[in-house]
Amino acid sequence: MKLSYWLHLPLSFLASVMRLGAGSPAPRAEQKQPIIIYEFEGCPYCRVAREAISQSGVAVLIRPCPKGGKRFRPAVRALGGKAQFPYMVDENTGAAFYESEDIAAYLHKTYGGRRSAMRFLGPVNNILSQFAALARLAAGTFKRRSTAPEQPLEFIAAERDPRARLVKERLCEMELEYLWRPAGPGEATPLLIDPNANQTIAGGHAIIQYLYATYRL
Ligand SMILES: N[C@@H](CCC(=O)N[C@@H](CS)C(=O)NCC(=O)O)C(=O)O
Repeated sequence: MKLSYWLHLPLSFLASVMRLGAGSPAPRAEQKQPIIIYEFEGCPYCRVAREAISQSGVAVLIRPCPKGGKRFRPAVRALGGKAQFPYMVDENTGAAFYESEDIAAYLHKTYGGRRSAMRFLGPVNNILSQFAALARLAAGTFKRRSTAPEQPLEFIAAERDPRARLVKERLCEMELEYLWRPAGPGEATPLLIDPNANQTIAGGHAIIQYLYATYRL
């Protein structure tokens, strides 16, 4: 696993370069409840929404929906009428909708933060996000067997962090629900908190090892 981590890290870095650094750290937004996002890491449209999450500083409960996933995918169809990702539910305002661009615009309008300049590229923004997904070789797309944590995990990192991407890919494939708190400027991340085992783990490689040891079947 160690070797594969160090092989994938440069590719994850390449994905961040292709996104021109979008998904940077931002000050925490004011909110009562975390927003709920159904998405999967390998989806290029979900990345556009995640970059907005990172740059608006909103805490979101990620319900990972990899292809073949059974834990959260059915809820999206039940809530919105179709299996399309990303899908957002904001219980603070009652807003719930699909479409990555609409979600990004809504988050910044409602919670602030600097919008990524990538949006001015229009359709090219999505094409670059698809290239970034190619650089990740479909990681974070397909379900892997796992046990579900009783309480959601907590993860702190910026979207553009290449180490955090490798962790989020595993969280997604294993359908592990987590509260994602985007990193603030200068914060030491990535950090995983597991309230089920009272554990705090720092660093991409250590977090992935912990997830495999604790939740992989
Ligand atoms: N226009 C939508 C496109 C979303 C989309 O096509 N998402 C794909 C994943 S990348 C999807 O939901 N595919 C169905 C599936 O995975 O079952 C957006 O920007 O959010």
